[in-house]
Amino acid sequence: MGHTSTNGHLNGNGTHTNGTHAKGAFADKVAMQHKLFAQLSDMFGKEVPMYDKSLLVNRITNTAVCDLLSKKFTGFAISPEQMEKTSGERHGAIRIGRPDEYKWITRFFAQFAMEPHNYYDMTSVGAKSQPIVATAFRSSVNPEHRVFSSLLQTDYFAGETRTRIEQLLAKRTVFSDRAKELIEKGEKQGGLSLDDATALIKEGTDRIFKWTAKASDHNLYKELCDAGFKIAADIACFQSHHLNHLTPNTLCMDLYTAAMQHTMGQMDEAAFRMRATRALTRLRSFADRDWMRLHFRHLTPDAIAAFGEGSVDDMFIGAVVAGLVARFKRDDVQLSKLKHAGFKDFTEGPSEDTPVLLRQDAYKALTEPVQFTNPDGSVTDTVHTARFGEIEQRFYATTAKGRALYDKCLAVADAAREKDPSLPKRDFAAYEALYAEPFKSFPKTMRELLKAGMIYGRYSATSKGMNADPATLPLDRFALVEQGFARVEGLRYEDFLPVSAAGIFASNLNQYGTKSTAAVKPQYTQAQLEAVMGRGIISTDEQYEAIEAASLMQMYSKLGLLDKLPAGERQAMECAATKAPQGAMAEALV
Ligand code: OOG
Ligand code: NI
Repeated sequence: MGHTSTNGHLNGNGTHTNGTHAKGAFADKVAMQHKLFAQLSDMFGKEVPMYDKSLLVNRITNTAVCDLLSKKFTGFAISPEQMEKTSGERHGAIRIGRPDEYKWITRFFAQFAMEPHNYYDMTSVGAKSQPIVATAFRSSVNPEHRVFSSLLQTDYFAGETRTRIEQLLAKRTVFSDRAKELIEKGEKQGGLSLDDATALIKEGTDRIFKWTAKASDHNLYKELCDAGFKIAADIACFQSHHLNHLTPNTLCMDLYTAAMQHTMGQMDEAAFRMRATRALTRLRSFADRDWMRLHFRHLTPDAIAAFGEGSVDDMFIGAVVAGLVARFKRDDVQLSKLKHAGFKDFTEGPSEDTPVLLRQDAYKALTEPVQFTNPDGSVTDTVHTARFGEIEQRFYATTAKGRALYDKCLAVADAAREKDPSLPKRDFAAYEALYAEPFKSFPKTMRELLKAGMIYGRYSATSKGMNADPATLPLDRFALVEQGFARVEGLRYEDFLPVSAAGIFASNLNQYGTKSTAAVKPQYTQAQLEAVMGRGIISTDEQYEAIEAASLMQMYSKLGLLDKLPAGERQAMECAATKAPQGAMAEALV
């Protein structure tokens, strides 16, 4: 695949993922995955008006970002459909109570080409530990949707509590007979017809992931919450794997968070103007062509290279900000009129100037009415606080070296923040500077990050390179890129971060974590979760490395340089490349 210049987005089978192209008699699983997430998003929007409004705020701020980008890059424009698609990416989170349910959910997601990626042991993340192990279901290649799926470990709790949780969980039926039948049919046939896949999606939105506002056994709920086991209460007393959040992607975290705080009534107009101006001014300088490739996957490198150099002056930014201020005065975005618990004061992840891994923020969990039916048949009307509104922006996938540096920087930055927790509210600029300081040791551009070995890249030969005499070419990958014989793009981070996830559990449960009450805290392993699922978990560090290696092999081969590589280097590359997911190379649209 030298120079495919398609505007679509390809999946492993080479079919367009945004249509509903059928493969044989079966619906395309990735197309069905998009449909599942679009419908889950509709379901969640109806259940949670705040979520629906947050999508609108994201659309408004993303449009402002694109206005700026089309001024900076002449020839860049985005259609409403592309904007919907760019902003349509989602990750959800569900918490599951029983191993058999976990196996069903594994099989359910497989019907949508989503497989378990990475093992997250939340029982051993220090003070934020939870009685949870998890994996995330997603497609291996170019994933657009993911679900962080937790499994409650009941043996984390001592005798009686454990028994009561297990007894209550044993009574529920999350998967209907019809859902099970459809999943089994899909497995047997190797796919589902459009009608059957649509019916399975409906099982998801009508039952499996649906919030019912109905729960069981208020006494147990209260005891668990009072003892610090809110997470177990959130799982054991409810009747479905209700989505506890569904996270869209934003093109500019700092603009979005300022807009949310403003429309939620936490930030006045003057402060919003300042924050929005600051965010857009920064974006003007760091949104280079690599940034464009990272954020707009429908744009090919050729299309991006063809954009002209425009310019954005301060007056233009002023006009965009004025437009936002006016837009946020309209009735449809008065989020302060909805009942809410506020927006977080700071964003999790790297500092705003360090484009690695992911940045996440959220409006805090909402307090929602719930009706409990008790074992004696009586009814308790009360409230439950669990569902919250996360947002994220994804950056480059780190190598082991990059990840180690990230963990080190994060620890220092977090500690500095914890020393002065009210700083973000008092003086946001000072807080940002404080938080960015430990991340100074990180390179800030894709190229520097690649050169420093901090992130993974995907390399490809250019036509200039393929037409050149191999004898005249350098061997060094960066030299090849610099001289135009090859191209590179950074790989996007497609996974979760356990420490960030632990922080999310803690902040939305309003509880720091739970210590095991078992006589001896059990040890949990990936093999145990794999046994529950009846299949292996994919390790994505290996995959990122494999995609880089496979792309290098292909590049060197196309440039006629493969034979010149030192034998050891070539062997290591060949070996790593064997782990590349199927279809990964078709994704290199270079
Ligand atoms: C899962 C939290 C993990 C993330 O973005 O890290 C997560 C949960 O709260 O159930 O979604
Ligand atoms: Ni999340």
